[in-house]
Amino acid sequence: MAGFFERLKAGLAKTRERLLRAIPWGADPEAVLEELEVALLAADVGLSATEELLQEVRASGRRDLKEAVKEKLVQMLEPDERRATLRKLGFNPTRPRPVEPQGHVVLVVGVNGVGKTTTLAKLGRYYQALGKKVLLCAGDTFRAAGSAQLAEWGKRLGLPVIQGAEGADPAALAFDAAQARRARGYDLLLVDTAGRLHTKQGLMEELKKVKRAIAKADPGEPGEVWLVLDAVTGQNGLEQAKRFHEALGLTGVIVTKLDGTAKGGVLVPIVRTLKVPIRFIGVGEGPDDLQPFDPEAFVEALLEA
Ligand SMILES: Nc1nc2c(ncn2[C@@H]2O[C@H](COP(=O)(O)OP(=O)(O)OP(=O)(O)O)[C@@H](O)[C@H]2O)c(=O)[nH]1
Ligand SMILES: [Mg+2]
Repeated sequence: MAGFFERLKAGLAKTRERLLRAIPWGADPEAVLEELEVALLAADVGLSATEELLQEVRASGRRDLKEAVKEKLVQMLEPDERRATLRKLGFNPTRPRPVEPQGHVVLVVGVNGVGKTTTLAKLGRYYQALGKKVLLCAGDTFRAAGSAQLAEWGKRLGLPVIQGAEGADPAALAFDAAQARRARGYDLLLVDTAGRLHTKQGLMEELKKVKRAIAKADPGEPGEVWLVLDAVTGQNGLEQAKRFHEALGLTGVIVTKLDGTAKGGVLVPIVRTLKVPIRFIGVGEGPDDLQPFDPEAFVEALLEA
């Protein structure tokens, strides 16, 4: 994990520019707060979160504005007090804690092009490095290329991939993969899914079916359902995220392509809207650019020189 924090900073350069450089931290407090408001809105932190933050910081009367803002942002990014406290005890910005999934099957969902397949491969590499025996399932049977793309990654990483024919029923494939995981004694099965179907309604119904098939093959699974969101779409992705949550009961979110946008503040409205933790963030296309999400490190990378 060498260079974790440097990569995070580099990956957040565009949002960082917006927040760190635009704000005259040393100036008169009211002037700082005015500039801060504009910068937070521009970074897609959202209206309600921005107003709440400014109001609390003003009301606190604190003179160390930057510290006050950092604390509030961290709290907004990790509303679970208990987890936040636990993490604080062992906080080290250069070495985040590993993300331990519940159960043995992770279902990865999201609309087309957000980065599901590459993220799945990176997750495979991440858990492989943590010593887990990982199996991949190329559940995007809608496009032959989707399956081939994951198979290629599997070869590169030395991870087995369960594949079906183009047009195969993704629920049947996921069922087979979940059974194979148990039979062959793998620790973790990562299931990719299609992002595109003929209709959006069709996609949700199909994903529900995939989830049920996994539960049939392995009761209690999938332990995790992670939604991949593309940061470049910013707050526009929120409505869509809500629909996924209603249909599937998300347990985590992965935000990709933070390197490609100045709207990195969108993590705040994501957490506020869904009340689901962010597990990983994508800060580049390289294999190590998928990072475990650490709120303190994230805020530090945005606001510290
Ligand atoms: N810059 C950048 N690019 C990323 C990141 N994550 C994924 N990508 C790129 O996004 C593109 C789409 O990735 P895919 O993994 O194919 O997306 P998908 O969601 O599986 O797409 P469909 O299967 O078509 O729905 C690829 O070129 C990835 O390299 C990231 O964090 N930063
Ligand atoms: Mg894909």
